[in-house]
Amino acid sequence: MIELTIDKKKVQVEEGTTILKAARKAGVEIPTLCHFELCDMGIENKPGGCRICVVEVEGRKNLAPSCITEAQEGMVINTHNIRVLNARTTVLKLIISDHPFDCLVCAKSGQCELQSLATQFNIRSLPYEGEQSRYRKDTSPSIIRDIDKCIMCRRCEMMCNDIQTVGALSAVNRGFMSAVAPAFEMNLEDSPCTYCGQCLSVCPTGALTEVDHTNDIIRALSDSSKTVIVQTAPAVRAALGEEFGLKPGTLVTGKMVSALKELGFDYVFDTDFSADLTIMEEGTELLQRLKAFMSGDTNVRLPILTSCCPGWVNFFEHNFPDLLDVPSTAKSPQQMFGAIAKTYFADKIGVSRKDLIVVSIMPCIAKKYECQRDEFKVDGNQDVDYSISTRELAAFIKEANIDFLNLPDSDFDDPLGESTGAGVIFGNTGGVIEAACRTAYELYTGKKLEKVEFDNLRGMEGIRSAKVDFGGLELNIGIAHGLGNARKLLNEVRAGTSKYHAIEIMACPGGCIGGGGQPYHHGKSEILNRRAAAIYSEDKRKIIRKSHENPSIIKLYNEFLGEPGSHKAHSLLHTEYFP
Ligand code: HC1
Ligand code: SF4
Repeated sequence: MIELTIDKKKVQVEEGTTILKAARKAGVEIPTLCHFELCDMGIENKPGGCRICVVEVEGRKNLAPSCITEAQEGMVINTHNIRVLNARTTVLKLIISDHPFDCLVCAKSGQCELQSLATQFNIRSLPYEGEQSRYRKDTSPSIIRDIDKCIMCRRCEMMCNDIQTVGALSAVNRGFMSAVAPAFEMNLEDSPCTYCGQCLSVCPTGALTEVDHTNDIIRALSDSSKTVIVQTAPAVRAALGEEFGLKPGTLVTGKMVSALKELGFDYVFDTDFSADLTIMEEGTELLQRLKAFMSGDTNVRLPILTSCCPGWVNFFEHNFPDLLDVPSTAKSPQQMFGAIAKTYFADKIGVSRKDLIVVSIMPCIAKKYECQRDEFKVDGNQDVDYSISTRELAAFIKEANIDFLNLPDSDFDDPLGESTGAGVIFGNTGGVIEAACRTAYELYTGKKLEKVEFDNLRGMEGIRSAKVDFGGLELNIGIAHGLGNARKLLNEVRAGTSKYHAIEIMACPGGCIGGGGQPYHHGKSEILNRRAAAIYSEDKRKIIRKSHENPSIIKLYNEFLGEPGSHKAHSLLHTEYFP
């Protein structure tokens, strides 16, 4: 250990610790723009580029960027004397002079870290003339890149390259033309981008934002010829409250339903319902593959991979085109919901497909792209018309001047709103496979589970494995979240060395609770842990906690689909993958 003094406070830290981290330990917060650390995962973005975090080290001539300067024994550091504040203000003015001034209409306004620093440092005028308009906007199905707003912090590059191992973004050009962009400055749509949205979840400015479909939804809600229904993803309820000042981990399921009713949706349904449906189809596929394997079929594809995360689907289509027959063919819950809504439910209420508008509220950015895929359209009409994120829903509720915090709790509508605890845990890493195990165990063994929780499948380790006893048959389960971790497990499958029977993969660290469309968590693992706990508490308070016991799902099969895996179920609820 070494000891140093920061703002007159003595602090002891391990050798090799940066001044920034030593200061945090001493309770001193130093402002930064480029520095970012994701949820204690040991990966840190510290290019030392923005120079906002400079501090004075007594006895040294130059100020030191605290995020890349190691603390040393006996150092005496001042983090906010006049010299430091002057330097920070100058740096900030230089960055702002090179940034567009359209804060009033910027998608990030109010949540922009550059804007907050400008306020904090009381910037009122700029003595420098910069270049504010150099790049065209690049709009993909999910993400808008407004690269004039890029401040070269390189956080997105860290997420895309180091965490996700996608490599869609890197620094290009020099001087005023420097930016982070896909290779050869191609459009994001033509790059290997998966639309996971992790880059925009860490972008401090409006350089990377989601494509916003709220106005399309407002138009549909104002059209009296349309019936507009909405589904809400499992993870949204565990994070939406944060946008209204509630503590992370506060469940707001009932208030969210009330808000959607006030916004004018004709029916408020739950993606948890179709998560239960996914389990029926995916669980059946798992059991079919296992039974074939047990009977000596050497052609059977194991492990089976979950397929509900569209960022993950994009990733394996781009990177593992030789393994397209390995994942389950089950559509995601978002898409199963759309397919059932525009057939079974539309018939029930006597509305034609074209007059039924299906909206989804998702923690995810890739869901916007997923609902536009050609496989999920009938004669050009999408099964899910619009997908908006948790953040966009919060903005919509604020725009409508709804007093969210004082809303009463409401229940989802029937029949696509009834769900089990297994449906809600989809929102956490490990939740899909736990839900599948609850159902597959009972269907395979014919016995009731004594304890529905599979604690060994839970946790936040990036790659986890567990054995699950299916009455004498021991299943090896793998779980990965974050695409870099997924790549490791997929490389084993490709090499034929995977020990697993089934693997759950979610593109975003933490699973959907950490999705690219969730309220910004600023890399704090505590926020993800609280959201995860909220999801498990919703599961616990449900009376029915296994997908195959959901009465509305049983009725759907009896009235409409027949058996899980039936011809009709296949045509509506399964899909194929493309390289
Ligand atoms: Fe997810 Fe899913 S869990 S993919 O993370 O399978 O987005 O929440 O809605 O479709 O159910 C997301 C969440 C979500 C789907 C479900
Ligand atoms: Fe990379 Fe994901 Fe961002 Fe695409 S959305 S650029 S894959 S981090």
